[in-house]
Amino acid sequence: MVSTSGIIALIIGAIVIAAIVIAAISISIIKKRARRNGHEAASENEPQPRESGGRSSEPEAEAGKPESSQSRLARLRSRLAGSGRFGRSLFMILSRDNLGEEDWEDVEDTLLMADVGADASEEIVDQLREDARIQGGKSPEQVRQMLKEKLLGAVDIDATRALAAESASFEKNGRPSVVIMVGVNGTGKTTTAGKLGRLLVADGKKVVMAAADTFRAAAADQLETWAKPVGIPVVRSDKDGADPASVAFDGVKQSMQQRADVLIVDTAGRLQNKQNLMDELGKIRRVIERTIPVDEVLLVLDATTGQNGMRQASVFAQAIGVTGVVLSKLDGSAKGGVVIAVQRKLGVPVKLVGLGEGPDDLAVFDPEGFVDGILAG
Ligand SMILES: Nc1nc2c(ncn2[C@@H]2O[C@H](COP(=O)(O)OP(=O)(O)OP(=O)(O)O)[C@@H](O)[C@H]2O)c(=O)[nH]1
Ligand SMILES: [Mg+2]
Repeated sequence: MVSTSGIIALIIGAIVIAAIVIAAISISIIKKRARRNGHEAASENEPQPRESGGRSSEPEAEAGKPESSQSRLARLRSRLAGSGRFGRSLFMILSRDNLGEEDWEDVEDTLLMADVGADASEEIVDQLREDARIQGGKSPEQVRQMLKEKLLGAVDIDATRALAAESASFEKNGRPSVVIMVGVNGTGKTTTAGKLGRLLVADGKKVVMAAADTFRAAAADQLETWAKPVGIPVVRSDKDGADPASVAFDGVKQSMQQRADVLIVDTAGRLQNKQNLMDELGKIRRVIERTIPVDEVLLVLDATTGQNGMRQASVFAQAIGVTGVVLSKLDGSAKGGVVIAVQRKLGVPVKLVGLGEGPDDLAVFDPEGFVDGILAG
């Protein structure tokens, strides 16, 4: 016989055991939760994998490392969408049946509005009119192909587009290759100098920059912001308003000492009608050339300013000589035709295009890619 007190003792024992089991389970759940939360908190501070899978062997996955010239071309093509509007308008007009005088006027207006320039527009219209494929039953593909041929003919001038700096080598030449950036205020000289420095570093070049914009106190700091992440030294003056030619001269000395492959000289923006400022450019060039030749003078033109840029171009060419044009801000421009106009006016090729404000948004200009870009869509 089990006594009443025995039964009570059994019940109490069972309750105590159950309480201990429940407590143990709860503690284990709390511990697991704490571990999970801690892990999540830690992983928030870690860099997140990139959408593409984030393979760290990809060069662009490493912070601060510039993108190679190959991969950037394909990535930036879509940025020509604004300029592409004129390509698409031309395509629409030319696809009409039985083209008449009014249609040809529309073609010419479209070219003029895209800043192709009067002479080039007229020439392109004449060439299109003479093409037998333009009348009769034509397929959209034929129209696109014909337009591509004509635009390519207008864009692709017979001059070398390669930057001297691309093949520069201190070891081979015993001196750095010198690039000077020139242009009116705010066109994108410093930004382009920075992007170009990164591009050259990505291609394995040793680069030095000279901040020969001594006009604005912040100009040298701006250049350093671009240069630092890729380890490019910047030669600058301690005092504002210093002689830009002397900063350029120090740049030459430093780049020789450091056995750099390329020296990039950034200059202050200046209006082409200020004679003393244009003379200053000539002096910068002469001072450098007392020691080593200047291989490249890049005129940076803002693509959104269109025909205004044309007027600047020839004055700069006279003052310092221009070996190539950088068309900046082509990403925000609906006037891609300026490529055609500026090359005709100066007889020098567009060598680089700026397609955004990002550090790697600069590409070597490629006529075929450009024409494909403006005819896409
Ligand atoms: N969207 C776009 N913006 C650009 C591009 N290039 C430069 N910019 C912007 O244009 C502005 C002026 O650029 P800067 O490089 O300071 O121009 P700058 O010619 O050195 O100017 P100054 O030295 O004052 O004459 C900046 O806000 C740049 O981010 C480009 O290709 N696309
Ligand atoms: Mg500047």
